[in-house]
Amino acid sequence: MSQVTVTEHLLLHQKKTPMATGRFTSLINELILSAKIISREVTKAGLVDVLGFTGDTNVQGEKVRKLDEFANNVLIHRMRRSGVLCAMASEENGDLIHISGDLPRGDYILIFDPLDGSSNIDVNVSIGTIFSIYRRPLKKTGDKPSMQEVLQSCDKQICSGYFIYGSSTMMVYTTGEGVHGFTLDPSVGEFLLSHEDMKIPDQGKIYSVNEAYWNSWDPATKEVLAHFKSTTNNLGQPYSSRYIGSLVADFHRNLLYGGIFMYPARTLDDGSKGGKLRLLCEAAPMAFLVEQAGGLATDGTQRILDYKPTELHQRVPLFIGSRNDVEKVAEIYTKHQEQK
Ligand code: P6P
Repeated sequence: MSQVTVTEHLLLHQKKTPMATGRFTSLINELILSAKIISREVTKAGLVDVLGFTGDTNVQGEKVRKLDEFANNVLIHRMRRSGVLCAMASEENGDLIHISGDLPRGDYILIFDPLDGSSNIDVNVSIGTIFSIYRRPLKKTGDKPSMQEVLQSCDKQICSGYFIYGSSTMMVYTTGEGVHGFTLDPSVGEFLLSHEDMKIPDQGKIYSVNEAYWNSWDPATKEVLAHFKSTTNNLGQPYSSRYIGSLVADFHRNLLYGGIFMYPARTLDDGSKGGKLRLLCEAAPMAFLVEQAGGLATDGTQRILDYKPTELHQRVPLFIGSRNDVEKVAEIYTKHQEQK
């Protein structure tokens, strides 16, 4: 197969849209360089002192691991210098990350989770970087974007994707023209096209959920799980249960094999009810990808891409994957809502 790089693919496969501009391509190339640097560090973890915790806690109240911080710093440093961003937001940082006046700026907004699945870093399980790109609204409120300019409806994403650091390092992305996968060839240091126009099977055979939260789920959620374990579902037999605890890895497997990943709302210790995953840097980018691959993504009933965020680190329940499976979840939740 002729070796197609990401840059070639962007230029070859974009309709004549602003996406094919050199500025967008240079943004993607800076992301790729960041991922290569992160991949190098992830793959040698254990040989050098990058495992374990930094001793800090992030805005999510989670302990920060050294590789988390390394990945975040690489992305912020490199992307600040891309010359095409007007603002960034990271899962690790409480507030927007602005581009200082002495650096060239542009009209793209980048939102990312620098190293998702970090609880798996020290045990050699696949982890990933998730990214989402918006264009700054035409109606600007000053030289620095306001939070309102960043908190756009999730269907305004112009690009989303992830890097997965596993048995190989891959990049999977969409710009609204299908989903395409590239595998890093370390011998040449390039991501080369390996999975063109990826499509998720309409019917899955795998469900992914952390069943430890069973007692914190409502009756509708318990019925959803019972459905996938039953012999009366579309398969006529129980689905396989696969849960890695790393969204990028669980999503990537389901994208290739078919299946549904679920992180339902649960009642927390303080009595509140909500999801864990972040809307802007986890659910929305994955939702854009899965819809482009023929799948669906909801909070149980509402389409994720129809969300208009109200805060940067807003969390959301997530049901994402094969169309038939996500539709079945919505059917069960709707039935319970109508019975109330
Ligand atoms: P739990 C990783 O921290 C993450 O954000 C996702 O990558 C993963 O799917 C989820 O949390 C795992 O959460 O509660 O099952 O450990």
